Amino acid sequence: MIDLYSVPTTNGQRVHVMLEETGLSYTPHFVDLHGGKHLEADFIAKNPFGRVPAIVDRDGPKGADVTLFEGHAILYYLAEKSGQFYPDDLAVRAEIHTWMSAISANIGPAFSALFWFGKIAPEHSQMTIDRYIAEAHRGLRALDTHLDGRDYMVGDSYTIADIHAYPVAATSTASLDGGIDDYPSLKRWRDSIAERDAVKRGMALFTD
Ligand SMILES: N[C@@H](CCC(=O)N[C@@H](CS)C(=O)NCC(=O)O)C(=O)O
Repeated sequence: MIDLYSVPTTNGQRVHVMLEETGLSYTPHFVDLHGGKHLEADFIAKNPFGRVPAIVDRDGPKGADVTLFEGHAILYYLAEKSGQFYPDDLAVRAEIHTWMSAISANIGPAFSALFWFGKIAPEHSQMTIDRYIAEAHRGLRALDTHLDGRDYMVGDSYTIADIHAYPVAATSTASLDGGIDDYPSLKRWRDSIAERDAVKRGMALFTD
C-alpha cells in the first residue's frame, strides 16, 4: 500500500495519474496547504521542503518504507516498481530523462513563478510577470514543436514522459491568455491522452 499526500494541482496530478495508470494500490491524503499542514512536523518528516506531492510506500524493497518527494522522482520509482511506462532501452530512457528534466527544471518553475508574481505577490511588477509569461510560452512552444507529428512524448508508446507533461497541457495552460489554442500539436496530444480512463480518474482526484 502506498500513502499519497497531495493536492489537485499540476504537480500533484501527474502522480495521481501515474498511480491510477500503474494500478498500484494507494490511499490518498489531501494536504491542507491553506491551513499550513505541509509545514507541520509530520509532513516535514516526509518532505523537508514542505511541499506536495509526497508518497510513502509501505511495501518498499525488502519490506521497508520508502518515502519520496518531487513528482518526477516519484514517477521514476513507480515506473520501476510496476515495470510500466519506462521502456528498457537506453536511448528511449535517455530521451525520457531529458524531457522529465526539462519539464521539472524549466516549465514547472516558470508557471510557479507566474502564479506567485501574477496572483500572490503584493507588489505588482509587470516586468517580472512578463518575464514568466514569456518563459511559460517558451516551454509550451518547445513541447508543441516536439509533438508535431508525434503521438507520444518519446518513442512509440505512452511513457512517464507523457504522464509528466500531461498536467502542464491540461492544467497549467489555463493560466495564460489564449490557453492552449496557440499550440495545435500540444492540444492534439493533450486531447488524445485525456481519453485514457486512468488519466480521467487521476485528474478527478480531490476535486469533489
Ligand atoms: N518541484 C516540486 C514542486 C512541488 C510544489 O511546488 N508543490 C506545491 C503545491 S503545487 C506546494 O507544496 N506548495 C506549498 C509551498 O511551497 O509552501 C515537484 O515537482 O513535486
